[in-house]
Amino acid sequence: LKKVADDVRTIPEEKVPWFPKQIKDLDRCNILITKFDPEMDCEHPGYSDPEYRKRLYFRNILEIQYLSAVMQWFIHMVRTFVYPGLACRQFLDGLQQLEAECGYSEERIPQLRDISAFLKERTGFQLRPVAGLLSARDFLASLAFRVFQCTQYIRHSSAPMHSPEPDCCHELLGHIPMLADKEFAQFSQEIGLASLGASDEEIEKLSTLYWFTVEFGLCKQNGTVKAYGAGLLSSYGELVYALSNEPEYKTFNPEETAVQPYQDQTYQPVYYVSESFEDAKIKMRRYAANIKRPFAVCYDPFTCRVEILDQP
Ligand code: NLE
Ligand code: FE2
Repeated sequence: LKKVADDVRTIPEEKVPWFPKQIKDLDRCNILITKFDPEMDCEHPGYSDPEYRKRLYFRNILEIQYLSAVMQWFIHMVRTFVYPGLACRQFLDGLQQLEAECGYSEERIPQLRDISAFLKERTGFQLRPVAGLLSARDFLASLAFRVFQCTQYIRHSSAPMHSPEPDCCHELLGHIPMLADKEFAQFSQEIGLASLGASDEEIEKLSTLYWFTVEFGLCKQNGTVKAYGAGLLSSYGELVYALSNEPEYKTFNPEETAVQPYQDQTYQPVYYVSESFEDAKIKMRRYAANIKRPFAVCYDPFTCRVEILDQP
C-alpha cells in the first residue's frame, strides 16, 4: 500500500502557467519581445537613426507635426471615398465617434488618458501604456480584463504607410476605433479569457488567431469584403493590397487558421475572410470552448476579477 502511495506522490502535478486574476496583476505581464527593437533589428527603418533608437514618445516638434500630419491625412481618407470602400462599418463608426467626442483631429494629438476614458464608457476597455511588443501570453492576458496595452512611440518617418511593429499610429488609428464597438470588444475579451493558464502551444494558436482576425481580419459586409483588422486599417499600403486581387483569401475557420504560418515583416500573402463579423465571433467562441484546461474561468465585471471554476 505504501508503495502505491509513494508512486501517487511522484506523479507530477498538472502544471498550469501563472496568470493574472485581477487588473493589478497585469503589472507582472510585462515581458517584452525585442525582435523589433530598432537597436537590434538592422532591417528596422530606424536602425541607422541614432535619435530614433532612443524610442522616446515624441522627441521633438517635428514628430508631433509628423503624427498630426498622419492623423490629418488619415481622417481625410476616412471622410473621402477611400476608407469607406475598404474598411468595415464598425471602424468607420468608431472613428467618427472619436472625432466627435474624443479630440481625434488634425489639430490635436489625442491623449491616451482621454481615449481610455472614452473607451471605458463605450465598451469598458481601458488603455495601458507599454514600451514595445509584449509577449503573446502577456498581451492576450490583458485582454481578458478589457485592458489594451498600447505603444506610444511613433513609426519612423521614412515609412509612414507600413510599419512591421505596433506604434501609436497603429494603436490610435487601427485598434482604438474597433475597440469602441461592443461586439468587437467582447470578441477581444473572449480571446483573452481563453488564453489564461493555457499551454504554450495553445497560446501560439490563439496568437495566430488573433493575428488573422484582430490584426489582419477581413469580413463580408453587404456582400463586399471589408477590412476589420487593425494592422490593415493603420497601414494604407497593406489595406489597399489586402483588398486587391493579389493576396490569397481563405475562409476563416479557427482550427485551420490557428496553424497557418505567418510572417510579420511585410504584407501578408494570405488573409482569412469571415462571412460576417458575427460569424467570426461564433466560430471563435466555439474554438475557445474546446481548448483543454483543467479549470474554467469566468470574468466578474463587478470586481473586474477572473474567477476560477472547476471544470464541470
Ligand atoms: N502594419 C501595421 C501598420 O503599418 O500600421 C502594424 C502592424 C502591427 C502588428
Ligand atoms: Fe496591433
